[in-house]
Amino acid sequence: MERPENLIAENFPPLQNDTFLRAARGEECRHVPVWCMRQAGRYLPEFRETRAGQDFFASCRSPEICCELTLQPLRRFPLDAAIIFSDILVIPQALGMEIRMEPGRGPVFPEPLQSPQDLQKLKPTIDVSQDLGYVFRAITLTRHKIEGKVPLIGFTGAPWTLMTYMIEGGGSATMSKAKRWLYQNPTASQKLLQQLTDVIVDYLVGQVAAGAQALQVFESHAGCLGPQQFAEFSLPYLREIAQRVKQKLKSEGMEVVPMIVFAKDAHYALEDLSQSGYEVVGLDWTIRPQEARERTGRKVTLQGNLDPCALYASKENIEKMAKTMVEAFGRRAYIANLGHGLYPDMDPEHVGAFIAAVHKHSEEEEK
Ligand code: 1CP
Repeated sequence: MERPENLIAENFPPLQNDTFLRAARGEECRHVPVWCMRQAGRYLPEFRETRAGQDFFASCRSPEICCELTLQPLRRFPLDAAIIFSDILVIPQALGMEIRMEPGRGPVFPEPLQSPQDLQKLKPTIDVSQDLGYVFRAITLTRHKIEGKVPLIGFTGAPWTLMTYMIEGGGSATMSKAKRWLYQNPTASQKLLQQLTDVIVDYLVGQVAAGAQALQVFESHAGCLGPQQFAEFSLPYLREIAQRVKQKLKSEGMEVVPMIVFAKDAHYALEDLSQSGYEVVGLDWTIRPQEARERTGRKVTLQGNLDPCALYASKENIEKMAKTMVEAFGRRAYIANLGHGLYPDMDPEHVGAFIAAVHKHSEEEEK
């Protein structure tokens, strides 16, 4: 059993490597910080061993397992940040939807929302400290056990991305069921998106209270929306989340932590995203670094964006691509990452080569 003080969100060990937080705030750094989306994942043999035979969402409910999985990549690689092991789909689950992890298929909701009437099946409100308190306990424990080595990032799915899973019932190539709602039931869609926004705001504030030192909002399914629908069904909620989370942190006397928005494939909205209240804009690999800089200006930090599949290349080529990427973004106001998460069949050594190359080439530039 954990020592009780490790489950209390105070007296955390002092932070030793603040490179990620400095870069997020646009401050000068000794090297470019780097972390990888899905760095806690199945590409690590130790992850597969810890997860073996355990139900995925049962693992998410165990602070000890979440802590262990979050720390595993840090033991192997000199990463500059950790992201808490959890999943974006814990929110629909907390709202009362049953979810199962099916091997080979991923997360599945056996009874997805089929019509606006089904919104009545969701709990109208939830108490995040009750229904998602297990995530907060995992964050607090991990923040103690990380011993101040690097900052701990908390996260959430954005309302539209959560809505797609709740309606599709799982992953989908077209998102056509969820998009049908936007065209046929715009009012019910806005109602659902607003309900999710309200939960997300409390959930993110609770994560900071528990010890999260930065927050990332994943709008992973932005790409299936066009500019018009993004402006109507995603951006207003992303903005509202940043604004209300910061306001609440301030009014409750907590530190206002940096926030990252990652709207995958939403390059059409880059200008808007850079003015949506987030310190950092995450980029997928389909946009050129120089173009992203020109379109977002100097006010935001950019994060990304090597094609995850580039890690299938030789280590020499990974180093070259990482170098080119760092040079193209420039050292200031930049956090290196991939353009999306690591895949289970990736070689941990190649992940290590990417991280080492970012450090090597971002320090070199100084000379
Ligand atoms: O058994 C397993 O280990 C399953 C694989 C797995 C993992 C490792 C899933 C199922 N979720 C996770 C953890 C996870 N999910 C993290 C952990 C921290 C880290 O990044 O290291 C994070 C941040 C997420 C977030 C998440 N879950 C997103 C947003 C990021 C993204 O990839 O775009 C999404 C879309 C999900 C849904 C999800 N959960 C799992 C899978 C396989 C999927 C995708 C399903 C699909 O769309 O087809």
